[in-house]
Amino acid sequence: QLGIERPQGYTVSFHYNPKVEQHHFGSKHPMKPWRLQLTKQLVFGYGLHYAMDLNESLPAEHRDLAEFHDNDYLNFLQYIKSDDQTQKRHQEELNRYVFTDEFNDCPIFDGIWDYVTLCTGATLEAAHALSSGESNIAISWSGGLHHAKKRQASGFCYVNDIVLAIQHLLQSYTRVLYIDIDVHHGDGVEAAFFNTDRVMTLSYHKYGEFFPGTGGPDDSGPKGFEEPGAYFSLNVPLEDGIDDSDYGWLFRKVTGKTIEVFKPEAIVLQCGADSLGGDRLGKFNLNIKAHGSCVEYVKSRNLPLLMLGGGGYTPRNVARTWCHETAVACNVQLGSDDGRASSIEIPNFVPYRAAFEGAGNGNGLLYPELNIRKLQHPKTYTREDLENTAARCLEQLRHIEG
Ligand code: V1S
Ligand code: CA
Ligand code: ZN
Repeated sequence: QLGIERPQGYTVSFHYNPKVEQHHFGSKHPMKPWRLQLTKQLVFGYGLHYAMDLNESLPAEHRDLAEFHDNDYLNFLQYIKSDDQTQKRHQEELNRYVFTDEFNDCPIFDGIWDYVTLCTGATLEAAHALSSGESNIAISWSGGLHHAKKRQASGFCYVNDIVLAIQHLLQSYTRVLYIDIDVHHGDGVEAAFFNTDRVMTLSYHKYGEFFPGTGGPDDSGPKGFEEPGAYFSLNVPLEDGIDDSDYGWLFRKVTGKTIEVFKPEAIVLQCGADSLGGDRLGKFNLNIKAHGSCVEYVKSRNLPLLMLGGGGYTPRNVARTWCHETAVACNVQLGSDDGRASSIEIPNFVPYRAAFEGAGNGNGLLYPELNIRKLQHPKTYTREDLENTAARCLEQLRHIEG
């Protein structure tokens, strides 16, 4: 309807399974899998499915997950039930694997095994589409669950689909770069590849009294400098309220240099949407256009690219962001390019259009900037702050140059 065509000369694939959207972490929990349904409705509403290969993915198998995770932990996830009786009987394992407390970050909910295998299935299928050469860009918005550890759930993440995908990519590519623009530190991915020089992890995140508390400026890999992973974990800790131009400047400077020196053969980009202004948990002040321009920048390097979801706790903003980024992947311009909000409204035939009413629909997909700038005490970065942060990153990169 909007004249959407396939991008010339390359293939974008979209990997999803609608069953993921039906899962519930609990009414008070910020993670809402239905944000994926909202995203998909926008993507389809704009006709972006005409520009991509669509794949309804199968759930991953236990053995796929065991490529990274501990078997006992996976058995626990597979067989634990959400009722109190079972949970009482398994108190010791619950404490060991999911750290229970009053508002549990990682609750045991109905269908948890289906949820984790569906999320992982979509990401692994996307990784395979890249390594087989079928796709140049593969998208899995239900993935990006960067906190999960080998034998522990953490920060709303039970199974680390990113680690599993990178392990798969390493069978075909010598070096894989992982970039993480979620407002939280990508600790689980960093930990999994801490001791190798074949994967470089680069995370931009809020640091200081913020979950998970890792990813400080000196966290650069193992400290035995002869060890293979030394300097291959790059962290860009940031403060509350960083805005479009400062984030954009740093992102280009540091990501650009990282790609230049590391020379990856493939890139995995975690596009957590909790780095937007107005997110329920996040503290940054990015608008959708600035978030999307990071994706655009990475895409412009023309390397096999796996795009994943992650955090994002204001569902309408998540849907707008990931729809816009799907369009970026497909080289489709949905918004106007004049720096203001898009003039294109959410199409009438999007079934969930009503969900966007009163949330700025009249201002189009990119969402009016004024509505998302809600922080009371944003930190203003000085030129010097930014130069210093960038200089420290470039200094670390000098160790892996050549
Ligand atoms: N910030 C934050 C936050 N909010 C919650 C939360 C709130 C209500 C609930 F019913 C349940 C949980 N948990 C947190 C954070 C975890 C953030 C995870 C982000 C995940 C991601 O976006 O990066 C990727 C998908 N947890 C904490 O701050 C830890 C606690 C320290 C405080 C909260 N309690 C629940 C656990 C311990
Ligand atoms: Ca991050
Ligand atoms: Zn996050």
